[in-house]
Amino acid sequence: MRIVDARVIVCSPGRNFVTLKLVTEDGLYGLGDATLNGRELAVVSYLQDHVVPLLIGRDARRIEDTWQYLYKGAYWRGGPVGMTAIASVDMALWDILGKAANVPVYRLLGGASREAVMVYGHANGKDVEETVAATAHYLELGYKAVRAQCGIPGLASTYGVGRGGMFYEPAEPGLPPENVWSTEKYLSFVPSLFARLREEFGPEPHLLHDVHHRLTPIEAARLGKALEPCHLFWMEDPVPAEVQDGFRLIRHHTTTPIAVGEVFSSIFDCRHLIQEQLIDYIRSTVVHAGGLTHLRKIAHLAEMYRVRTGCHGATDLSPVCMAAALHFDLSVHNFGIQEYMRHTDETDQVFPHAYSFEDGYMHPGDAPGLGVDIDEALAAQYPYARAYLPVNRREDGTAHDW
Ligand code: EZ4
Ligand code: CO
Repeated sequence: MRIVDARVIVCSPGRNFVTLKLVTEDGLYGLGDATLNGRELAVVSYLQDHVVPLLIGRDARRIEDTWQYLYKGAYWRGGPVGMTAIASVDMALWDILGKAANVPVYRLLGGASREAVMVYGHANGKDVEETVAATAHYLELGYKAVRAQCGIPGLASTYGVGRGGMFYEPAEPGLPPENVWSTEKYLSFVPSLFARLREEFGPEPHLLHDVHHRLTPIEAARLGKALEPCHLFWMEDPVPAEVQDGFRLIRHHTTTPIAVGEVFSSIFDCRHLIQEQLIDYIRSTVVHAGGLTHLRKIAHLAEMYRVRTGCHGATDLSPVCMAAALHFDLSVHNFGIQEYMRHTDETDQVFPHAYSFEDGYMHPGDAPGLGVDIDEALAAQYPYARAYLPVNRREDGTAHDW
């Protein structure tokens, strides 16, 4: 089952997506997501200029060997650009294998470990009242878990505050916007938001919060402690992910569960955090951590330490990645939760898919392979449009983590 064609498709149906399409001599094709938000074209070049020539003529069934060949063969291993490119190849190969066997990918991964996958949605508001209303809306839709983010009094813009409705898109067209940040304003406000949410909605709904890499370890410890009475499902990215020893300090001070890993590229970024039990949830996802082949290795390591998965699932992860993540989530034993930010209608039309949402849970569907397609003619109507994530500065102008 030789690969005879490999093409990279760039489109922007509401936001930019990079998709790899591999075609075999039997006429089967597979899709892989290769989107790296704000650095999309670097992955396009990596694939087109360096990976595609290596794929033509390879046996599409040799998934593990192709992974090792691309990883070890590059010599310059790891990193977000290269690992995203490898992930897209890996996803496309699993898709082809599923189609060839006429089974959904989760069956190839060992079958369903659960009936469906619990997901969390994003409740955003410019103030507490709006965030309360957004949380109520998600709970009415059946969500069992909601991430709450809120504008901070005294700050003009804050991470996670969306553009109304069910859609949140952090990337902005053109050059990067600049946000202003104050740790003190944030820390004095957030505990009151969650106290209010518990008052409104009681103890049952899972509440999550994303700190988005902005605190020092001792600041994060203070926040985790202050949030303990509100028993969060998790506190995400309390400190920048590379401050790995900082997690030990946070751990010494609080029982609030910790999630990290959306920016990790490989098992080597998270093995220390997992083996030292410094985190509770590993958020690495299919597209940015080497595909299903590599993410499964991360999950198996985590399983030994009772660390559960919580895959990143923002809108910049295309429906191809979302489908792959759901096959992974359904099959892997130590699944915890899946992030789910709805895509726009334009995106869903370009990527018709078999996965579905019902009452707070998702299922990848039983279509062969990943169960997601691309309408190339429609995709061609949405050309790439430059967009960046915002950058962040403290009130005195110092560059800060966004
Ligand atoms: O900022 O996906 O938990 N979700 C997040 C996201 C990330 C974007 C980066 O591309 O933190 O909103
Ligand atoms: Co996050």
